[in-house]
Amino acid sequence: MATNPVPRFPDGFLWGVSTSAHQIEGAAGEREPSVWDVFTSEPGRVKDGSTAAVACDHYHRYREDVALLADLGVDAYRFSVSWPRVNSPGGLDFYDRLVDELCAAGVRPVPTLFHWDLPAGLDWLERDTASRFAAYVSVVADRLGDRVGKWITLNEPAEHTLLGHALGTHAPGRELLFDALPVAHHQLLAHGLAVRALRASGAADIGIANSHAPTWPASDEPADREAADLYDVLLNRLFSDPLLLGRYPDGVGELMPGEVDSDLSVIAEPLDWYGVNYYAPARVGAPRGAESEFGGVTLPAALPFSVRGIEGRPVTDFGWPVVPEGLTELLTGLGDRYGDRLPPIVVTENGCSYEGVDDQDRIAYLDGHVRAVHRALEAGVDVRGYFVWSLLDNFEWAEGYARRFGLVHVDFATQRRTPKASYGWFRDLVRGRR
Ligand code: GBH
Repeated sequence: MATNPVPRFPDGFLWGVSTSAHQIEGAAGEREPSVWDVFTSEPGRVKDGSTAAVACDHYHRYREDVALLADLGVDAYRFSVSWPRVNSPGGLDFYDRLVDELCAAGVRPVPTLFHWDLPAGLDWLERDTASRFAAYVSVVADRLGDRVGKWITLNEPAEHTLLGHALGTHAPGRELLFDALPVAHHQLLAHGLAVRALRASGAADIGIANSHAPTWPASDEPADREAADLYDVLLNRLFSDPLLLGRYPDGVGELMPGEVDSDLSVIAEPLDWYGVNYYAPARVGAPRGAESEFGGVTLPAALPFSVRGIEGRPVTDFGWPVVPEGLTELLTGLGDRYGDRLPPIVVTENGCSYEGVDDQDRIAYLDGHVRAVHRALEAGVDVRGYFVWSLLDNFEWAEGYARRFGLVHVDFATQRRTPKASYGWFRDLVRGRR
């Protein structure tokens, strides 16, 4: 375990933790269904056969969970607003109470407006979903905007496109491969329309949470470099280039539906900050005519790249390699690529899955990554915050309850919360600087 105190961060640096609605709220019967309720009701979709019908029962236990946040001493809490819940009677009242509770506890609310739980009747293949999203965002902003300053439009449109629509391992379970690209475009358009809707309602501190994996070619061979570049285009730059540069990477724009050029001016609506979710780099090479393994997901042989393991690193219980310097590389790389088009960065997710309450491995992971953020600051990157994924053990999508990312252990049979060793470590870190 690391014993050196982490270096000093700038005053005002935002320390927080993250969750999402579908993964913690439960109370599924008290709202309309989402695509995730439909998906998890189909046999074989979730590894342990579970659903998020109850999850952490946060919907009924949010006061206890806010007390955990207050005790932790974080500046901010990133949660998500469930669109199907807002569509249901009394749904918005829940977020109103949650935000009040957070404000009373001195914790700044940072809502994400879409974290994959689309209302069951809607579909990201339809362009219309983007304007519906903006209308829903206006309703939420009008209700919460007097107490919420900082907003996140979407969580990881890349993962939602890839896993949900290209590979089908997440809801809605489509296996469209490259025909999933319109889903990316429509989410980006939804983001841009939401930024405008938020600004129209007076919001001023707007970002997005994009997944980013620094991409390492498996070798110097041209075929591996090309494959890695394609991976980087599809999983990283397909989302960050239109947002920050107002254009798609070469060769991609032609594959998108609709009036792409005029949409890009909506998508590139300036952001107040840019959120990145980081777990590990991706080591990528040429296709090998066989399936490959990617963070617990099987990638079909037909893809024009294959994901390789990163050797010689510790791995989490999920099998993901622990590579803290990948986070420094990511942050400095964004600065290099986007220059003065890049707004201040916030790390909106970083964390790991390990068993147990005396989770020294998680402490080592977080300690390494917090230092990696500090190195990016020293290199001149404007990083303004760091959020741990996650406050609570929760419903880890297709993995069900088998993966535990929380600083707080949840016994799903009794709903008992037990702070882990890492909770104490993070509390010391965020309280120690005051
Ligand atoms: C996030 O997704 C989600 O926003 C969140 O809801 C989720 O609970 C959390 O992460 C944990 O999964 O084999 O080393 O290449 C991030 C999903 C993480 C998926 C990195 C691909 C590749 C790991 N991505 N992962 S690796």
